[in-house]
Amino acid sequence: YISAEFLIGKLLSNNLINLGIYDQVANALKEHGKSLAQIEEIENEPSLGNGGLGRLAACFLDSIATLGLPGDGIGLNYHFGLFQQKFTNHKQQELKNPWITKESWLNRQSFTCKVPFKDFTMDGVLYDIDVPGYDSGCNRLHLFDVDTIDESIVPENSINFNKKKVQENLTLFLYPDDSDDAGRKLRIYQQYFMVSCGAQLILKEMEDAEYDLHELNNHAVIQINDTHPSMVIPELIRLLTEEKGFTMDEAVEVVSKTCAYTNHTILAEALEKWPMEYLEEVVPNLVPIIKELDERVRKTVKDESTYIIDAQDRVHMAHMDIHYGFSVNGVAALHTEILKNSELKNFYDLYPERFNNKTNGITFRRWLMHCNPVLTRYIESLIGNGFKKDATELEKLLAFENDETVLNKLEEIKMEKKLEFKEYMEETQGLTIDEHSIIDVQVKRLHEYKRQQMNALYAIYKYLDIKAGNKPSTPITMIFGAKAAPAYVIAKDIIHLILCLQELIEKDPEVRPYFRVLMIENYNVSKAAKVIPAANISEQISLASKEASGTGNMKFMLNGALTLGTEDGANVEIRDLVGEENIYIFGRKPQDVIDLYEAGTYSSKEIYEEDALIHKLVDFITGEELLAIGDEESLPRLRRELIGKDWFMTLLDTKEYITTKEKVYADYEDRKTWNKKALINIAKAGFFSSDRTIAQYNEDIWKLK
Ligand code: 26V
Repeated sequence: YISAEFLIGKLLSNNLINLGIYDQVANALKEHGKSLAQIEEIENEPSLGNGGLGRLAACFLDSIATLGLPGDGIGLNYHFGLFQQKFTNHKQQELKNPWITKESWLNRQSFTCKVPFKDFTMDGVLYDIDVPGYDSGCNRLHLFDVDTIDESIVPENSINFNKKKVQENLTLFLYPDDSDDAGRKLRIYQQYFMVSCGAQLILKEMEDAEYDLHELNNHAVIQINDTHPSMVIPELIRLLTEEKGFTMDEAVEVVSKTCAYTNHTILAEALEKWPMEYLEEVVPNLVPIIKELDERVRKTVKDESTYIIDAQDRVHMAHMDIHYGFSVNGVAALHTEILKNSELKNFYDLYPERFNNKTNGITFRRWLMHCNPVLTRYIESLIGNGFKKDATELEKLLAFENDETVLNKLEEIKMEKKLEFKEYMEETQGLTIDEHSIIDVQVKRLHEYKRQQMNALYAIYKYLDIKAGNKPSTPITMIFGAKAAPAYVIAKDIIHLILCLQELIEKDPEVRPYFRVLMIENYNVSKAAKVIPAANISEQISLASKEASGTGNMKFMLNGALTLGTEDGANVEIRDLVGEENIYIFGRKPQDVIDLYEAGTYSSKEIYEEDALIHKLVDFITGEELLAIGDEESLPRLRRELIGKDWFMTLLDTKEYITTKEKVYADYEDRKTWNKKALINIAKAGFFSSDRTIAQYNEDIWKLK
């Protein structure tokens, strides 16, 4: 599993769980006056990923090991993980995020290799992190590094560095955003370094086992996690032809039977296309091979839209993966259908047999057993411990769907987790949450397509409604957690809006007792493990068709929160499993959205001008209340964006979102029915175990024994 990101998070507790010694160690510590929780706080968090894609890779490693499959991860040993986020003046500030200490989970290995760039060669070194499976063997996460990295080139309190000094910065940071040329080139350096080291390791393992390299595909399979590792295809071909005496035909054939590609997004701006010029400057060795691969396509395929090199001389990484891999998969049923029918239709017409779906999953060791031990124990007392190995056994909980004792106990457990979260937020951010309030959570990367801005418009609606005298019967706490890419201006403006709303309401004694908006600072894997078990409502409100899968949606459901979401990604499969009455789905349907883009007729301005309520909510962004708190550039820019562009169609769904959310809050008043819905969500979550996902990857693609 080769991936530019493995968002593994802290490892201590999960390793103890998987080794089956968690209680033993916790008790031993207790006897000596220490707590495991205290020690957990000290462990640095490796944030070696941006979000869903990286966290998925980490869940997959856990499941591969748990199923006893011989599968390792290959990636990079970034010295600084995803930036640490601080809020100053209601804005996001980015700080470097070191995590490696002298004593860490990294184990240096003896393997080394040479990676040839244009003007110099770099020496790859290997660090391994053990990946113990739950009650099973142990695999490895292979993280490649170089010994010449200089952490001191990054100033204190900053994430800036000279992107041109490749020898000193190659693995310094988790891949930087591609907002400038130097950053984009550094990303190519990183990607090539990763795949070259990985390919050389695989060939060495083949040779050590004395296998014939012509049978590579009988002994190895390479899952390419999005296009970041796509250069592994030409690099393997290069190594086999230049160093192992293969003909081009032989190399192309065996590599194509070894590589499989996973697509994680349909957003055009996220599909990698590298200018040939850049590749010539960084990895000239691959250029003739990529040109040869493109030539071969041109000889047999008429459809120009599928060529690897386009008319502007850019290399389409996904195109290379599809032509020269044996499998292409999407990450949720809807996403795979969209790939087949629109986004990658031309490829599906060429190779229908290569396309398959693998709906994402999450590891229940981290997202249930670790983050919610009380719930885990209670489930065990009801249905036994079989669900820990076979998550579908959670369905046995359905026998209790009308059992008041069980339903009350679920509510008590939720309260316990709310209290823990309350204590944590008090300690870390000085915010005191009302544990009796409805906890309504949207935590994920900040992106316009995920529509945190729509949730913020709801907050404005609620604020004004309470000001007008309509007090909710149960107080509401809206919680956000999100990092914005450092160069993504509008995303930062949305964070600014949320933080300004937080300030406005925190200082308003009329509203604060009934309604609050709070933002978690530096949202990361460990904070996810704290907030998700405390949530009543899971916000999954992306513009339909745009969220490939989502995995947070699965974590919330497993912990008994109800989804308020659009017909998007894995939300669709959650709905099909729990039934319409146990989820809140609203908004425009995926096909309507696809058609709207096609027709190009969406106009947010029209909605703004014709709908008085929307008009009022949008104008509030630059009203006197918020301008008294916030930035006079940022807030108007966001308002203008919503009226003048709104590429991800926020205003299209805002009205229906407000009505649906009001219904969700009203339904919470009937606690017995609510708890029953929560139980059904937990019971049906088994399908989303990454053990199931990995079993399917193995059954259909990898065929490991
Ligand atoms: C990348 C970029 C790069 C630059 C410009 C904007 C942009 C927007 C999105 C992305 C996403 C890259 C791929 C990714 O992280 N996909 C996520 O993969 C998860 C695991 O499959 C899935 O649950 C999420 O729905 C999907 O967004």
